Formats: sequence, C-alpha cells, structure tokens
Amino acid sequence: MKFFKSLFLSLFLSSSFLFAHEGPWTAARPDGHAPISVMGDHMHAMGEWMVSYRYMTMDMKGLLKGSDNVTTKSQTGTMMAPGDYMMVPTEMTMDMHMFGAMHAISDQWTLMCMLNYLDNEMTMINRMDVTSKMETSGISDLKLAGLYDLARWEDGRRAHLSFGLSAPTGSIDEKSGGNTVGYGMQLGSGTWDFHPAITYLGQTENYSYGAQLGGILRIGDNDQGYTLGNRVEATLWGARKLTDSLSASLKLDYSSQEEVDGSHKGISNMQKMMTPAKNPDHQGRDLTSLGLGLNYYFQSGALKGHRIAAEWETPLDQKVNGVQLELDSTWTVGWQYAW
Ligand SMILES: [Cu+2]
Repeated sequence: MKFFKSLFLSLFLSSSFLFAHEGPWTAARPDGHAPISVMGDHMHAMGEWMVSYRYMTMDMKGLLKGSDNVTTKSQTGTMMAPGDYMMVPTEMTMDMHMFGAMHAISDQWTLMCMLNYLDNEMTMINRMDVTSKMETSGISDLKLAGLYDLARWEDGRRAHLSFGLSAPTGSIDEKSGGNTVGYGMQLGSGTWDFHPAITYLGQTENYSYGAQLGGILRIGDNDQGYTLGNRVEATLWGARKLTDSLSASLKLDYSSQEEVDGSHKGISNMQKMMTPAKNPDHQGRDLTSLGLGLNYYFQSGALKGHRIAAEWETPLDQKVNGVQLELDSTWTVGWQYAW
C-alpha cells in the first residue's frame, strides 16, 4: 500500500508540469476511456448517454496457501494419512456479463447503473481422488453510482469522486446437490455495499494516464448471517494513442479484500471444516496484477461513436487468506456507445 500511496502522490505532483497538454480533457479519443476493466473512470457532458456491455472471464487453477503454491494432495492427504481438508477446489471459471448505462444530468453529476450476470463453474477433488463439478448462475448485485466532478484543469487533467451503492439483488442461497455452495460461488454479497472512489485523469498530445483509488464497504450482516470482507483497490494506468482510433494501455492494479465475517447459516460447522471453499477464514486475498489493453474508437462511418476494447490481466503477486485457488488470468472485452 505504501508503494501505491507514494506513486499516487508523485504522479499527482509531477503530472501538472510534466505531462500537461493544451486544452481541457476530452473523451473524443481512443484513450479518452480507461482500460476496459476500469469502472467509473470517466464522466460525461450534460445530457449525454452511454450504454455498455462487458464480458469478463476469470480463470483460477491450482492452490495457494498464503502466497505459496501447494498441491491438492498436501491438503487432502489420503484415507490412510488424512490431511487438513476432506476436499479442495482444483479450478474455477467465473464468467461475467456486465450491462451498464451512464447519463449526465449536469456537468457536475453523471449517474451510472450496472447489472452483472454471473456464470460460475468450480471443480473440487476429495481425499479419495473423486472429482465433482458445481455450477451457479444468475444476476449479481445491482449497482448505482453518482460521479461528481471535482476539478477540471485547462491543461487536460481532471478529477472526480464516485459514490456508489449496490443493492443485494444477487442470490446468496445457491446450492449444488442440495448443499449450499461456498462463498466464492454465491452470486451476490447479500448486503447493501457502499462503493466510494476517487479518480484522477490526465491527457497529453499522445499519452493519457489515470489513477483510481476505491473500495467496497459492506453495511451490516446479510440474511444468511455473514458479511463479505471490505475491499480496497488502487489502479494506475497509462495509454499511448497510436492512431486517432486506436490506443494501447498498461495497467497496474492492487486490491485487498478481507476474510468473511460471520458464517453462512446454510453451511454446517462440519462442512466448514471439510473444505476451505466453505470456510469464512479462507476468503479474500491481496492481489497485484498487470493489465495490457487495446481501445478502439470509431471516429467516422456507420459505427461513429462506438467503442470496442479488450484487456488481458495477469497476477504479479497474490496472497490468499488461508487456502484458496490461485488466479491465473482475466480477460475483459467490451463495447460502449455514447450519444
Ligand atoms: Cu460513459
């Protein structure tokens, strides 16, 4: 965290005279939007609308204990020499369909709404080497946010605040084979969550950069008697405008989420001891990742105003609470259209 704090500070202090360009910030360039995985990165001018769709797929494979790779056998053991757990996950894929809309009610306020549809699949293996698969899918938590313009400088820099709130529309009662699935396979948080963020953006003739510091604060306990961990996330990115329509980006992201507080009522103490996937102490992680992305902005023709983008992210460093699956890579592709 210290590293990011000083990075943010030095970026903020140096950007005004190092990377400034003539004229105010504009969205009308490919890197006028952040890499596609960043949410709430930009505001709109009064009266503008935007709709977007993103598809994100996250792959997890292999086990981590803290920051060390461990084998499944070292955790389950055998019938003759039992390990700590009866069963452990071996892989998981999370597919997310993200639908978003933005509308600027004034030059000071842009409203944002987002709803995700999740599709999760997880494979587990038990002590007898028998594997099992489980799947959950459905809508996640509905998120509403207001972006408030903080400052706009004449040299291409600007900053805004985001006040987001998510409603517990996603299910936390998902089951597989009659048993409640683990925390990572549930579709929502079950709580109302506050999502604050501050974003700082800058543009020069051919480059752009941004920094966002945000978090998720859970409010109270959910119906099932638990609360997902609070989360902080710091993101830094830079992009190079290659043509009037194409830009390439590099992103560094750090996030940290705490373990689960309380315990799901549908998960017995026995089940909780059997697998880390159902244990509240084995949830949440610290993750530092690197993202490489491309943005394409149609400047003319029938598709004028449309944007498409893709980003690939890979972990540089991760440390999980307890024993959990290791994150492999994440792909995000998206489409955006503003008018
Ligand atoms: Cu927008």
